[in-house]
Amino acid sequence: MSDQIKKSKAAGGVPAIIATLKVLSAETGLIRGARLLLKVNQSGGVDCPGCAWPEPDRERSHFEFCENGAKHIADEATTRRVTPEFFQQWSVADLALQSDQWLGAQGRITHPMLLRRGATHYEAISWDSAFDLIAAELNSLNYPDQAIFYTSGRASNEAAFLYQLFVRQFGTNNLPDCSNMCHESSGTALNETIGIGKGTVTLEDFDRAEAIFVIGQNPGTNHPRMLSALQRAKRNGCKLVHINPLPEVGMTRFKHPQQVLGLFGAGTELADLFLQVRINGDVALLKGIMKAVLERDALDRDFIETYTNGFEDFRTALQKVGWEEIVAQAGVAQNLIKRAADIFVSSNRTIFCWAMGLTQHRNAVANIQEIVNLMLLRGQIGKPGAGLCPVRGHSNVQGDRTVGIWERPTAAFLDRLGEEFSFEPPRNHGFDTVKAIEAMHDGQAKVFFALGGNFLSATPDTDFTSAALRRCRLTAHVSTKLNRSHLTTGDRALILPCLGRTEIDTQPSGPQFVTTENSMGVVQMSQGSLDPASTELLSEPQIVARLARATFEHRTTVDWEQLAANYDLIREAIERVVPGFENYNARVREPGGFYLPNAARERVFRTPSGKAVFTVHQLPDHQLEPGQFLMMTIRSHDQFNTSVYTENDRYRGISNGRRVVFLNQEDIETAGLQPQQLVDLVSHFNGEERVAPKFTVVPYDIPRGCAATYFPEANVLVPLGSVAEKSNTPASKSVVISIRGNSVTEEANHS
Ligand SMILES: Nc1nc2c(c(=O)[nH]1)N[C@H]1C(S)=C(S)[C@@H](COP(=O)(O)OP(=O)(O)OC[C@H]3O[C@@H](n4cnc5c(=O)[nH]c(N)nc54)[C@H](O)[C@@H]3O)O[C@H]1N2
Ligand SMILES: Nc1nc2c(c(=O)[nH]1)N[C@H]1C(S)=C(S)[C@@H](COP(=O)(O)OP(=O)(O)OC[C@H]3O[C@@H](n4cnc5c(=O)[nH]c(N)nc54)[C@H](O)[C@@H]3O)O[C@H]1N2
Ligand SMILES: [Mo]
Repeated sequence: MSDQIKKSKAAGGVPAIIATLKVLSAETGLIRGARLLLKVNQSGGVDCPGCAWPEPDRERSHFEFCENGAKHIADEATTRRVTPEFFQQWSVADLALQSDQWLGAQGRITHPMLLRRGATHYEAISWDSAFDLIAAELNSLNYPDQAIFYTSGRASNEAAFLYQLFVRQFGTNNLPDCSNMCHESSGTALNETIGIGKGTVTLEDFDRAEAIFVIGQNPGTNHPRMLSALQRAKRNGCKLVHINPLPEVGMTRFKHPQQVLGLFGAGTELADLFLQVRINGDVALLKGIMKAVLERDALDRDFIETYTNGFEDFRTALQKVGWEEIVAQAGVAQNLIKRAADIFVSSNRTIFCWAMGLTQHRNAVANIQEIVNLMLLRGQIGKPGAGLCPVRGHSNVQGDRTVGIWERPTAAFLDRLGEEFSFEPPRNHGFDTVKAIEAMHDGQAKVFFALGGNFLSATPDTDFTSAALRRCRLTAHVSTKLNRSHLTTGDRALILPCLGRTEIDTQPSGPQFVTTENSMGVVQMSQGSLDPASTELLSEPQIVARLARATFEHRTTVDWEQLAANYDLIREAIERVVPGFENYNARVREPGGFYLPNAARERVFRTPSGKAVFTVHQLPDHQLEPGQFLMMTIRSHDQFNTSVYTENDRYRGISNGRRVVFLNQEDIETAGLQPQQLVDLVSHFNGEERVAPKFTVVPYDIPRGCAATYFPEANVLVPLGSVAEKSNTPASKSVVISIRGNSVTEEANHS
């Protein structure tokens, strides 16, 4: 692989355009693909099923798509098909031997499929029989909490609302979702401190900002359209600070793929300052910036006085932390930390963006609350051009939560839901993702149902989770593509294939559209334009409605058929249950949709004290033994979560391999390893060891003591019990590992 490691100097540019066209023509045929792209993220078009970055409010260029958005669309719009004949040819055991990439590349699933108890192959089943089978399993449980209903963040508001209504009428709040592994830590941290679990900025704020900090996020790969906003900001004179263990390409250099002139230019230097923090060194680093801000007496005292609580305790605690500790933990020199503080202090309008680099640690909530502390010091919340920006992942993960996908719903939400549909929703909290796995493993839960996603591969501790799923009586997945969760099953398993977002959805009342909420709280419509991949596919709302009817028969207060026949009626119900959706059907039909209310944006903080809250956090204590590393599991440029498109990571210079471990060159030497050597990775947690064999050592620009591997290949190493305090999010960016060099001898023996 060594000769293949040639890092991209700039994100975007010509290679991005070529990559886009290649993917689209191969998967969808060039014309069909190009037609689709023109409709992506346009008013009245389809919301890109990739990331949750917003579209410009007013004028949208004809090209609000990116290379990676194009890949996600091509993945769904592919002309390849997984048919009942395919499942006759391939046993589940044989499929399990194939790679994630291969599974996804087989195409769209066309028919509902059943794996009977003890069978080797899936076989076709009618929709009615499939629903009856699930209903029978659900109705035979001793109590409703024995069932688990997972959601991935691509589900529309309409599907998600109907789904949680079904689940709560069934009698449980067991609604774990991908958010539990994603921005749960942000929601928890922000709810406690500013009274709302969402960010406070709009896209327009990016045009007014004087400084933007991007921390623990790789927008060049995961939110490429965000680079356009950063580039515009920079042209307005905004300073950009990038805080990351890796010098990610999009932040260091970027060419706008949609501006022809930019194609031949040198690309814009995006980040003015890059702080190469150690993994999980952010609390220390942020404390350093705050110390410098205090030293410079650059506080917004009026803001602190009027809008906040807890400043004195916060200041006292901060004064006790020494620079020496800060520099050691952050791994960043004091003068560089002070330069970040200079930028922070010189700016009157600052935005802080973050993603998984902060949310997936033991002290993830502290990470985010330190950002809040810093921003409160200078009143950088609730004014134009400033604020907090947790950049969401899945295109509707935020909307799903807004309309009720949550294992810990508020009493107010349940009251209104119960009133609207005349029933008594269950009040006890349900299982989140980690607790759901534990419950299946110890036999408390027996039926697992998933609306989208790839539960087995996305969750930590793959072997444990796999054992958990195998102990279920039934596992059932509503899916578009084949994935590993279909191959590790309960006694019986179902695959229920559904329409994707790019497809025409026609119901008895006529053609339908769905709605989603992006990262900045804008609700907008999404309407597919392609013919469905198969005539057998049902829409997600239709699947939920028919499952509900089969489960309840006439023991239900809801007219499921009517709701699924006309999504306007679902939206009317959402409007009556969830605050902020007044006039939903009219407003969402307007170009660009509408903003949900956000009190923190108006400096109204709905915390118990009515004020924003300063919080105090300890520095984390990672006791690494000699030879141990702190490992983060990250995404390559060519995957969407567990869907792997190719084995390349162009921006990081990797081709043809995903089982790689990035290490600092000096660490490689100290450990007596060689570049390109095959090694086993061993994780250590509470005296337990987990092993991931045969990873290739890659020297990389990463701080000493740190390691990086790809998700999901390294998920076997993430211990289920290693979770963030309060949010219970798997700490998949803080995995303690050591490296065993013995794979190399094994390999040598083979050759
Ligand atoms: N193309 C593409 N787009 C996607 C996705 C995808 O898989 N592919 N996934 C979507 C989803 S669901 C999500 S949640 C987002 C994820 O978007 P990101 O959060 O950008 O995704 P990760 O690859 O997990 O990257 C985490 C970044 O944080 C850095 N990091 C890791 N640990 C630390 C740390 O301790 N401190 C700091 N400061 N930085 C750290 C890593 O080096 C990396 O740059 O993207 C969404 N968009
Ligand atoms: N180690 C480690 N683990 C992680 C992370 C990490 O950074 N490191 N990141 C975590 C994060 S941020 C997230 S969000 C989770 C992601 O967890 P999930 O959301 O569960 O996983 P995805 O890979 O996004 O799900 C892909 C599957 O969704 C199905 N699908 C696609 N489109 C649709 C649709 O329109 N409808 C339906 N019903 N199904 C559809 C396809 O069958 C596809 O195989 O993973 C988490 N796991
Ligand atoms: Mo995510």
